[in-house]
Amino acid sequence: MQPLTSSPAYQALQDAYERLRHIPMRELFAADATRFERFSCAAAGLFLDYSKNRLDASSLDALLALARERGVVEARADMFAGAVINRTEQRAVLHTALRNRSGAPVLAGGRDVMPEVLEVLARMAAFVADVRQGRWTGYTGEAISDVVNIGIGGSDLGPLMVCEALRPYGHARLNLHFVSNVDGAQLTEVLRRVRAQSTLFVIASKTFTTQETLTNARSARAWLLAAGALPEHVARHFVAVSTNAEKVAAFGIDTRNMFGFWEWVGGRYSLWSAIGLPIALYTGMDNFEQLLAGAHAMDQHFRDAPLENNLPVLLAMLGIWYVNFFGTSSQGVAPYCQYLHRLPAYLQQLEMESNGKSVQMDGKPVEYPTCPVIWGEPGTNGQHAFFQLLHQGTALIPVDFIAPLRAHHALAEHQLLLLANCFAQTEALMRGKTPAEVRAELSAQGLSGEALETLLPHKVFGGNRPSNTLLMDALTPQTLGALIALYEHKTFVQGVVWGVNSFDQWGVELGKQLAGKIEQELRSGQIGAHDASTAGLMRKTLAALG
Ligand code: G6Q
Repeated sequence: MQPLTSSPAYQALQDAYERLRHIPMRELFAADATRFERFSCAAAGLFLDYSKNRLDASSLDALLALARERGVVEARADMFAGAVINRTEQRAVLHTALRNRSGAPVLAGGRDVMPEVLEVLARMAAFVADVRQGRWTGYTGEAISDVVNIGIGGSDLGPLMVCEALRPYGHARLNLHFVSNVDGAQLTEVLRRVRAQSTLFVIASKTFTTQETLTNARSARAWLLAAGALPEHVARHFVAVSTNAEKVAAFGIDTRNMFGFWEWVGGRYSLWSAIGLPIALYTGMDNFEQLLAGAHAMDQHFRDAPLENNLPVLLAMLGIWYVNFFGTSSQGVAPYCQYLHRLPAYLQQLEMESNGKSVQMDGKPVEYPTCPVIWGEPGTNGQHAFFQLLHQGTALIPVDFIAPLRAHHALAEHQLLLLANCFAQTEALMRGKTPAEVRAELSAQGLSGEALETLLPHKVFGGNRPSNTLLMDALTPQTLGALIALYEHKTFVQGVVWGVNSFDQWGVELGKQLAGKIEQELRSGQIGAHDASTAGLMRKTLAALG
């Protein structure tokens, strides 16, 4: 395959960029009354308005041509077919099988994975029903009141984000807690709020070797025993979610209380597997299955829709447009929905861990930027903080606005205000405010002469700042499933265009190795060979901890 930057579509996009870079979006809207209809698209319960982008029909065509040239169509087929597309780890990538509701088989290495997937779902359903209906009890016979998920990264962020998003569907008796950090403060604070007799720990770790998770799990077990439970009671309070039965058994969790998944499920793509157990416990198996169904609907759309109407492809190629042609290095996410407050953190891992790479599949370095920094906070809070920079800062930062139209609460006035703010922000970012408009506004306020001229430049907004708006009727398990799958596939498409492997994470593995050495040295008090800074920091630690 030709290098990205010398492909014909890339060249065409460079020309398109030169043509469009000085054209205000205001003009594009003024010139085309149908712009909203032309640059919007709906699928799987989601509606995407991408008309507030610095885009015209021919640049969009060139972006889609680039996707074709880079092999997105073939790579998409390979992923769904269970080909070994995670080549550095020699694995298939089949999180789509976990939410395959079609009844059709899905092959990995020539074997249908669906019977195993459905078997684990059935075991989860039985366990979830027992816990929710109070049949699964703690060691004194009390029903479970608190579920503590102990996991990190992909074994934490997905279930945490979804449980927060689906709070209106939460079980009245169950409180959910998530412990990920090896900083003992997090576990300590959770343990202060729960009672041993009625607490269930879910130890979630694909590998069951992750230091943070095992440390937290050991401390949680010690706490349970210190509270009066006997070793034989541990089985009623600890279940595991993992691919590694041997390590689970070695830790001391009965493998009958283990829910499995498979190496072809990447950590950050695993909330659809048994890693989603806390979601199912909290919202019920029916809602978990609705989440899967929403994701499946998005999978079908991604697999079957032509590229020009394909939501993940459109989002991905718009991202590429800004990163590779406008030189942006950051992407904002602003959910106008408090329940989605952890979505930016979740997307941060999804996109940055998947595509934060500088080497292509074939081992050659990339010669163009790849994944931007993903960040954000829920609106309207962000408006009173960092939005200043989005409007008037020196960097161009595209933003995805995400909003359910109908709320779960009865405060209709609030919902109207929330949506008004969301749309106003996208409009202001696009339109900006010209010197003439500011002058007229200031004159109307009675300002003139030097006072007006001095203030004027500060109140001018350049505008022409792009955004997407994603709407859904309401935030339900189904629309949430579709939303997450949309971003998963967006990430995949971008990885294909950039030519990187979106499914490995050697940067994370490095962290797992490095800490071990320093930990040993701190334990023994023998500082090995390090740079002066690291050795100095270690000496200070030893002095403080004695
Ligand atoms: C995700 C990453 C990483 C992983 C954690 C936890 O894609 O691989 O975030 O999920 O390091 O790993 P375990 O689930 O194996 O504990």
